[in-house]
Amino acid sequence: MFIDAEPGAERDLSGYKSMIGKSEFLSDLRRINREVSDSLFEDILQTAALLAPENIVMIESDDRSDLIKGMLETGMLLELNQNEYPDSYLHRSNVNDVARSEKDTFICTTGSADDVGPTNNWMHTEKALKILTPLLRNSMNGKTMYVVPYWLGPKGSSFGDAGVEITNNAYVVLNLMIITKVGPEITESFGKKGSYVLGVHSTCTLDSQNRYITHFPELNDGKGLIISVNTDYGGNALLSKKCHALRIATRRASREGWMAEHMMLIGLNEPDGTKTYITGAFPSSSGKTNLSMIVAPEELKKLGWASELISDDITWINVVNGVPFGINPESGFFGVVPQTSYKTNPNAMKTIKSNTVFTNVALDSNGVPFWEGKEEKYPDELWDWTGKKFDGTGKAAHPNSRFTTSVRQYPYLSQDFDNPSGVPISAFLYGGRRRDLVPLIYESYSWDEGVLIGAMQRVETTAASTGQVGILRNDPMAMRPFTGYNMARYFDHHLKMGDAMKIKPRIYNVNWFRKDTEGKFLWPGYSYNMYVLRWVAGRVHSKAKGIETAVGYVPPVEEFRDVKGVLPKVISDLLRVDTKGFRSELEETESFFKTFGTAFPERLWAAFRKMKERTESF
Ligand code: GTP
Ligand code: SPV
Ligand code: MN
Repeated sequence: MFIDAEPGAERDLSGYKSMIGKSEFLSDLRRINREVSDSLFEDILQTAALLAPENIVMIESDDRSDLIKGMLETGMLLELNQNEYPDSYLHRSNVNDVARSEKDTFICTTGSADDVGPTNNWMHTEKALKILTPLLRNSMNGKTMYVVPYWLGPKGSSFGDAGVEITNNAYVVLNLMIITKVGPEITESFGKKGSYVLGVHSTCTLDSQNRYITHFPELNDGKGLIISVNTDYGGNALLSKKCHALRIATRRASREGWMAEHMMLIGLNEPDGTKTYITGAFPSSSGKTNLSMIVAPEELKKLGWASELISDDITWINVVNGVPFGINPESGFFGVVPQTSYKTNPNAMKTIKSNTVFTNVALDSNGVPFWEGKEEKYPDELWDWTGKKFDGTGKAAHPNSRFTTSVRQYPYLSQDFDNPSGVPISAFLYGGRRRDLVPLIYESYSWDEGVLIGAMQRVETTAASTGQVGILRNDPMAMRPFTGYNMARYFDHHLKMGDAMKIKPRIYNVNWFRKDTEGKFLWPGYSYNMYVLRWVAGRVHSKAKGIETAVGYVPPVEEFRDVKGVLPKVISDLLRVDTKGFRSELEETESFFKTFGTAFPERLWAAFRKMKERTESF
């Protein structure tokens, strides 16, 4: 077990034993894999010994009704207007706990800070456990300890993974029941996997001074242990998501030869029936969910352009016979609410119309949720995300307010969503919020330069994590906060994965967020991004032209001739490569890359030099 519950003390655990002993999940699991069932029994028991809950509840069915009923009684959920938003609820977080907290997020190893590199916080395993144990001890006194065994990925997929989150928080349980797979349908996959990532989450007192989101990739027999305390919010507390499916997974992927990426994944359907699978890695609150739900603009829809969704946030990629195949480890959305409307994202609006948990949105006098960008005007009477009457100052909904909904409610879910083998990927997009410099799209000259494009992403920070918004920072592959080991080795792994692929995805930099001098977006974005995807598909199938520039191929302006409502001059501005600007960008990039010291792959420096030379000759 991970921690000594009470060193030296004998405790009577018979009560807990009999509670856990009633679990049907464990007994079914035992028939498939006795060892994993026994080990889970022991982990639950030892965790209970440390946390000292009043009782233990195993989540072994996907029926959420009892949980929701209990949460309505305690006020943890508020019922929304059931005519407008049937089976939908509002949860309000503690005001000090509304976004991921990167400063409190640690990767812990028994080695040194070098294991995790300059972009992560590191703590020695022993030191971390010394801090965490007293915070955890007896922290569930008088509370229920929920145990949520979950499965990530299509049922039965050898690319999927098993996990267990232990938590006192019903809101966390409810979210996990939507964004992962739980219940009897997962027992077989779970048992066959033969091991699981263990996550322990305790609300404690929500003391932000003692908030920790810690990862121990070496513990739990090398499968990984996650401990999160004093936070109940999103990625800090839903341990299946960024903690397991990215931080723990990336490290394992690097050893086992696959990739865990902060990517959405869609299938793009062309009028002639061609299907092209495209991923997109953009930092938090920078457009993944929206692109994954894209609707073609009317002119393209008429011709037959359409998109189907596999993943909106995380993609796991395995190379099979030289072809990269992607799966979505998740089963639900935890999506940004503000600016979601029938205009910007009609598919999201349809998806969240029922059976949805809203977190930190505002509420009108009819019990209908509201957020900035939903409609043109504020309703007459409104309560803000904290529950106070809204007086027109500040934001009514929190900028990081979210919806949690099953992917099954998405109207254009790909038929291959449940395909255990995944789908073959032809293109990677990297991007983020850049008010200047970065063109609407360009294509890398090679795999290595594509990895460079990913690694050199410098983008504006957003409200998805605590701290200042709109500050430029290096966020390679949108993975800065989510890589569970040294990013220099992560870059190296990317290069090597390219070597393993016979058919390498083409790599692009995209930017929907260029602004004019008045701060208005130059590109309408959302459905218009389909024109950009059309060029990507054209390139993949060797149909579309590209013009050489210092950083890669850009589309000729004619590719966008049928775009309505954007001046040709604006389009050519959006597609222009500012060679001089990129030269200084590369200087910034160089100093960032240097922070990795000798661990930084020479092969990536070679790609860097090539691009830099071109910025001098173009
Ligand atoms: P996380 O879930 O935090 O990882 O974010 P995400 O990458 O899924 O971002 P999401 O699609 O939720 O978009 C974040 C914000 O950017 C929302 O307010 C969107 O409305 C807005 N947004 C998304 N796509 C576009 C676009 O093409 N143009 C503009 N201007 N805004 C966009
Ligand atoms: C992100 O921050 O990238 C999110 C939200 O998707 S959270 O689950 O909180 O990480
Ligand atoms: Mn998202």
